[in-house]
Amino acid sequence: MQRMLHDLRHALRSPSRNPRMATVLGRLLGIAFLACFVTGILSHYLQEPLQWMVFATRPVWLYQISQAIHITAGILCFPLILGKLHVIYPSLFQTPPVRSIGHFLERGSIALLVAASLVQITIGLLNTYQLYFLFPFPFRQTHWALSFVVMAALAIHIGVKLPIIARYWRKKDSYDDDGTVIPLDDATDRSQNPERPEGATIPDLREPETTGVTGRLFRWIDRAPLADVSAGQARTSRRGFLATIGVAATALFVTTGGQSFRALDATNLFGPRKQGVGPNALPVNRTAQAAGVEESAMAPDWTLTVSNGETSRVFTRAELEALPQFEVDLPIACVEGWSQVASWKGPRMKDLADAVGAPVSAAFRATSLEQKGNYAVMEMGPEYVRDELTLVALELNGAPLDIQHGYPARMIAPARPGVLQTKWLSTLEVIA
Ligand code: HEM
Ligand SMILES: Nc1nc2c(c(=O)[nH]1)N[C@H]1C(S)=C(S)[C@@H](COP(=O)(O)O)O[C@H]1N2
Ligand SMILES: [Mo]
Repeated sequence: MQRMLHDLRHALRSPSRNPRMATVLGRLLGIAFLACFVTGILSHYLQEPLQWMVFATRPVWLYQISQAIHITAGILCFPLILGKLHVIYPSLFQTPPVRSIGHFLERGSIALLVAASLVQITIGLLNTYQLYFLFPFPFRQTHWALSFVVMAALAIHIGVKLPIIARYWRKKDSYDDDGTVIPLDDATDRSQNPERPEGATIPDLREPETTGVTGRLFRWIDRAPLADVSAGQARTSRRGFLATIGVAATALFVTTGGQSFRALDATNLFGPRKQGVGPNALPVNRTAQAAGVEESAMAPDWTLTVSNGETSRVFTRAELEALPQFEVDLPIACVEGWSQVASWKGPRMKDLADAVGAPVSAAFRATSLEQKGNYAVMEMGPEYVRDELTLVALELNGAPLDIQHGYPARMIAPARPGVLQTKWLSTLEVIA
């Protein structure tokens, strides 16, 4: 029993828990968070543009790659955050909890950063599996607001830790000759490393005091002597720790990346969508049944109404088929992260706009046969309306559009989120 406790104590007293490791993981997390933030901002404004915004329509896979990066970097945050928490957890239990204004800012920003990040990545992941019902608040608004909380807390955190980050940024400055990590409170001791620049003072951040039952437990573990761990063993242990995170990250990427990267489709075990699976060899987001359009979409008297103020034209499906037809390869890139390129055929949106004499600067509103919800109405700026790749699609992958993909007609435009590729079109009207 004594021996087991002793071993456990040593197993938990990880040599990985040092400022160099915190810096290494922090850097990776910083990159992942920034990638999520930038791609998230793009995703937000594509869906809710400000008045003056005009978007690029090339490359056609702009949103596809953006959202692929968002979801991939987001998923990789899980092993990175868990690793980082493992490295720094003793410093989460300090006493007294607040020592000064600076200290309060530091503690507060870390508490906020940890809490907000964990909520952010958890609801993000649940969203990709459409498990919204597991949390009682609206996803997009919460995820949007939290992204600013996370980034602000991260900025403060980096600011506060800048001396340590700078100190442990480079590998060669972080270890002694025998491979021992230079501990924080030794960082100014030049006798250990004569190459260290003069006067590089590091704030006093020795092993913090811990409090409470868990605190005492952690302290007990932390005070376990490391004497029987040689520098070489510690190095092996550190490498093992990094390797564990690396393997977890790679495994997650390989088993989920296929939803957004075609090359990884064969190993896609956990991603919510598979390439080529579904009617017309394309996955379906919302079914006709769920959208309540099974009857209206199959109605023989279906027409598409295109209007510009008083001018209005009504097209049957046969009349749409009689217009000049174009074939384009464009991705469906869902905001939830999965995407797939498909081949679409139908008349150009700009030809329909011309048919009602819409000015070149005109934006359009599209409505679906679907009556309720966020998908019933979609707006489209002139950069998409006038793009020659924007089609009212009637065919998909060489066959008539399946009802699940928007029969009789659906919108497909380059570089837009899937949620704006409205299915089961009913009307197109000029709005500006
Ligand atoms: C620090 C990490 C993250 C930040 C800063 C971040 C930020 C954002 C932002 C700003 C948006 C746009 C929200 C809007 O349209 O209003 C967004 C959307 C989204 N994020 Fe994240 N995100 C993070 C992590 C994640 C993770 C880990 C996942 C999933 C694995 C995820 C999944 C999504 C999804 C699916 C959307 C699209 C939501 C929609 O438009 O319906 N995010 N993210
Ligand atoms: N009317 C309508 N159009 C819609 C949707 C919907 O639910 N209703 N889903 C959108 C979303 S979120 C995506 S990703 C794409 C998916 O297209 P697909 O189901 O043909 O693959 O359709 C979009 N168009
Ligand atoms: Mo979607």
